[in-house]
Amino acid sequence: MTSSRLLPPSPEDHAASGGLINRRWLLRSSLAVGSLGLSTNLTRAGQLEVPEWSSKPGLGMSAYGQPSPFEDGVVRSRFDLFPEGIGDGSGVSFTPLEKLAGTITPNGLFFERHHSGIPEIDPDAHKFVIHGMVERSLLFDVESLLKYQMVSRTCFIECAGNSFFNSLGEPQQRTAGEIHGLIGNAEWTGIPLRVLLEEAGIDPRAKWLVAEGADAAKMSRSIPVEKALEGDAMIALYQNGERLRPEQGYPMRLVVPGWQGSMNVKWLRRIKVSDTPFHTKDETSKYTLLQKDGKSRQFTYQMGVKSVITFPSPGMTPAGPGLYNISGLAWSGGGRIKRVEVSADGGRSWSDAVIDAQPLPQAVTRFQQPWQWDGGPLTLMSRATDETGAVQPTREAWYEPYAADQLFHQNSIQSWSVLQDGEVRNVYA
Ligand SMILES: Nc1nc2c(c(=O)[nH]1)N[C@H]1C(S)=C(S)[C@@H](COP(=O)(O)O)O[C@H]1N2
Ligand SMILES: [Mo]
Repeated sequence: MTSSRLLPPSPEDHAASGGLINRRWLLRSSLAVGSLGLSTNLTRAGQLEVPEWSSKPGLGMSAYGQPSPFEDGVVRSRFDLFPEGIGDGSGVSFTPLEKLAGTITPNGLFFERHHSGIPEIDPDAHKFVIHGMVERSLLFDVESLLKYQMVSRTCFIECAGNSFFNSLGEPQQRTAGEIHGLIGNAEWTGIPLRVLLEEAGIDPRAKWLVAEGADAAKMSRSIPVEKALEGDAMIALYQNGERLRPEQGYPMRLVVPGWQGSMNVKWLRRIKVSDTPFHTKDETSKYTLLQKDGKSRQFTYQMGVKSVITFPSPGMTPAGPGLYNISGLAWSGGGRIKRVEVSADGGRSWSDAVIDAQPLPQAVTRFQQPWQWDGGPLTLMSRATDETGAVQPTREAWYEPYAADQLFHQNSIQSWSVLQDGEVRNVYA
């Protein structure tokens, strides 16, 4: 380790207590694994050794690329909601947030939430209709949709039940991805829903749409027409440049940026236009928020402002005292991330983290904060603020209106306790 060679921080380098330091100090330091001359990888002539893989031609090309075999631990973590055999395919798999960098979720690691498994859809046989309060019902197949001019939009999809493990009485010791990884961020390409509704001649008195999936669960959600007519809802056919994966709704899904995951109906088969909401099973028996007063909130679309530190985090531990880059993700259904603060003393003092230069609205943003860990126990937290001024709430503030077992839209501040030996634990602070 090279931490002994680092310039010691001066008092003005400290941004907040617990070892959080400003960026200037990080730039004056080096995190290299060694200095030239000391490394055993050098030949006597002072050059890097020639390893086996540099001395012969490598493998040939492949039809569809795969990650390095050395990265085979970077996988989705599956959690079945029912015992094996019952409700096959009904469950979730989490994006391994702590093992990724940047902001885009690779397609093979995008979280999954299925209510009835993944239907095997033949794109040549799949049909999609728009009907109800329109001048003319329209029937599409994939081929006809692919003829339209398309738009691309980078945004997240987050399950309303994300972070559900944090609604259990005891903090669960799971990875950051297993706790908060029911979110993925991708560039979606498709047709603005407005274009197709206008083509169908939507009735000016129409107020609601219901979107229905072609899976056995027939996921159905009511959506206010404004999200389509003035908003940004789209029928996506591509994800990060390639056609949707089967698990993400191949051949087409609805994307409603910033709104709860279940409204992003996969395997879309119909949109019915109406003047009332539909009160489907997916918006009455589920995805309603039970409050302390016994009433439930229905149609809570927008996902709250949220952040999570992915390094350090459970399983991603600092190896002894030294300089580290705290890093994490922030997002908000309300718009762009404006600010992320990090605390290393359990929320007593906060330091402004560095965030992406140009955060996108309703998209995941990366934040980073240099940290000189003295090896002592402490509690790390992050707190995001979006462009509307909404601030990520504490656990206590978040629970205030809700019944004890309410778990949807859990966006409260995550606390990680770093122990003396570097182990990181999930704690409720
Ligand atoms: N047809 C259909 N659409 C669906 C679902 C489903 O089970 N069936 N699950 C919903 C839920 S609850 C979420 S969180 C997102 C998950 O999208 P993903 O699996 O692409 O991550 O899809 C939504 N769309
Ligand atoms: Mo969800």
